[in-house]
Amino acid sequence: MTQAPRALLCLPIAAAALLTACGGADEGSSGSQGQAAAAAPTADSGPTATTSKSKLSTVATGLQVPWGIAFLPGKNGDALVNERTTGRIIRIARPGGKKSVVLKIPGVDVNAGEGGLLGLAVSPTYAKDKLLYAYFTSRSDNRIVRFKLGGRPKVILSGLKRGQIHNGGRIAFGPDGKLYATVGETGNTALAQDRSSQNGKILRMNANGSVPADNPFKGSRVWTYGHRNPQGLAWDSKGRLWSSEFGQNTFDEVNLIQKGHNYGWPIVEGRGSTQGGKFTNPKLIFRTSEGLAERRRHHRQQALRRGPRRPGPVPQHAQGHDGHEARQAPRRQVRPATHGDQGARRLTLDRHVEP
Ligand SMILES: [Ca+2]
Repeated sequence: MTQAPRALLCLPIAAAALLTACGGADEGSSGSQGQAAAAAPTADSGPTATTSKSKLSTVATGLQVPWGIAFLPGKNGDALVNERTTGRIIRIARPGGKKSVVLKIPGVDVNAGEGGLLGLAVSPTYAKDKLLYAYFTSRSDNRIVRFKLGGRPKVILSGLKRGQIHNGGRIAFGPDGKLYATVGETGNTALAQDRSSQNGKILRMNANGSVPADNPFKGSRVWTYGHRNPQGLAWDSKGRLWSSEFGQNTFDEVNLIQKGHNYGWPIVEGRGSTQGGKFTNPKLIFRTSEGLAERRRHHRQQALRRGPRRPGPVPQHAQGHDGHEARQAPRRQVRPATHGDQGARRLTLDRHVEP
């Protein structure tokens, strides 16, 4: 991973820390929680304040449900963005923002509910191997493939259950060179506590998909369990892994991911009893309703700025949608900054972040 995306990844972590500071008492704080709190800014402002000093600019529009983004190495490494519902990977030149479709991943089910072409990652040894990795929903499962641009994808992990909902799908290489993947429980809550299943988990694997010898459960890719639908992965400057996760009705979570820990789903949503240390509570929670309200407020403000002639309705993507995951409309959220905004079809990158 190049320095550029690492710098980008710092943004959500800063937001998480700030939200922790603003979120009131963190009951049951451990030592590491104390560290997180100590690192948090003390200003009592909303999470968007962490990016208020950054100058954001739009570099690409017209993308169809951009979901993953990765950067090729180099000082001005181009961005690669994948579209969830087309299976396409689009290269966005830096500088300039010129778009070109470089690959359409074969076998992606583009009508898979919340599934489709999800996560994208660049090999940490890209300069030598030129490999990219993608997580996608096929007609039969969720799987991870690796490929070279213009080459044929090779499956390194298959057989993850797929669902209309909760496919997870974030993939990222850690500082340890291992590939991590968030896998949702597909709506089958029992899978989250079943360590023999790879769903409802965060997985850790070698770059070829095999099980690392130092994983917590012998012969298993499972790194942590008790997850519902984790969709964010990011490492902070101390090398700690964080993951954001969608809750059900009450609380979304940001978790500090620790080897072998159980994050509670479906017994606990948000914070709750650890049952004597069996479960690990999130470092941050926020109400599932918060983000949608925030998004509506944002669009109302935009409409007011446009003036009375063009007040503009609140866009559909800001209204949420009927059905199970209505609150998953774009919102104030703590997915990694490498996450495309599902509804806005617009990708913003921080020009101030340079290698
Ligand atoms: Ca949890």
